[in-house]
Amino acid sequence: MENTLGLEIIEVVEQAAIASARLMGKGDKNEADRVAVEAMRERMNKIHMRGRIVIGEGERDDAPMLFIGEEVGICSQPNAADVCTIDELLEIDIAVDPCEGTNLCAYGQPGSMAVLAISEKGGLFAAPDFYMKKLAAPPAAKGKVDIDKSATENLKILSECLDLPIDELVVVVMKRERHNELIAEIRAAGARVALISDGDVGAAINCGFAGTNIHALMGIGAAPEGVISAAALRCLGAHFQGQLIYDPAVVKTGLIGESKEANIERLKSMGITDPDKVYTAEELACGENVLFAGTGITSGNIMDGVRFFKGGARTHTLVISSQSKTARFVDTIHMVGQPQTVNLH
Ligand code: VTB
Repeated sequence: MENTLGLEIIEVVEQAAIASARLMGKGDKNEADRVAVEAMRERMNKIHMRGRIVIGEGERDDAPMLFIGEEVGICSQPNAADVCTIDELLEIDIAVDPCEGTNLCAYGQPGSMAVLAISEKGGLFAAPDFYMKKLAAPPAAKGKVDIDKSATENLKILSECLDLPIDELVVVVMKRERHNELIAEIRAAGARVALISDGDVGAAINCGFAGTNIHALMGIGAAPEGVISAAALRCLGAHFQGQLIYDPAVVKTGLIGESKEANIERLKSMGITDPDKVYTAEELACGENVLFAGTGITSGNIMDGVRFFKGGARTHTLVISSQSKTARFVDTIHMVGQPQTVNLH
């Protein structure tokens, strides 16, 4: 799966990031998202693959493009058998977030990315559009920290696993009312808190690499993006756990249905009978082959954002593969139209 598809997938996230980056700082998050979705879909449909969107922009009714269930790629077309090889005809599942951190992009803040994860059919958890309590931590703490433990206990475990005093640990938490107690607990335990306004996928991935000065992600973000984070962290051998949050009173955003009871029913109709189950990275991204790709829209801790120059743009992409066990940083110069001076710095 990886060799040819891996290369083309890079272009999918690159094109989405370039499209969004043109709208960086314009204050219009919906437009920044829309152009990324369009660019991602257009590039995907030129790939010899038979893809199905399992995590996308929403249900078909409210998402005209990259909706859940949408088939993408040349090999999902009716004439596929004539133009595709047997390997290319194998179904693959795709989870996308063309502009993760739309607010960050719209307001020119660091950390927005175009991201996706791919696996063979059934290899990615089709998370409902609910919230997810998340715990991400570096490989050394994998399976040792536990989302069911308190933040205080987890910080002690992290400190031992990383051989760092608690007061040197940095935990990323999204600045939300629902996290006020969590933030107070982390501080009381002696660790430092890095508050972010949006973009917890980037924060989770930072936990997978040493040297980012980010040691954990705690708190509640969106569930679909949790699966994309899990895919990346699974490939990196890092820790990720997620638990669906379906109670509107817990998230306090008014964005997940009218009642807890109705949401439990919705989960049941999707085949989720234990709504409180804690999922590991390996359960959220269970495929044998899992591939993650993300391109910086605005600069983050490990990836530069899109930089435009006369006649082109330069992008920075991270591709992580469970098959080849690689985390590859791809630095690409895109020449548009007449080649101009290519700026290497
Ligand atoms: C967003 C976004 C995150 O979660 O905030 C969202 O920035 C949900 O939280 O990156 P709110 O509804 O409270 O804003 C993420 O999308 C991803 O988990």
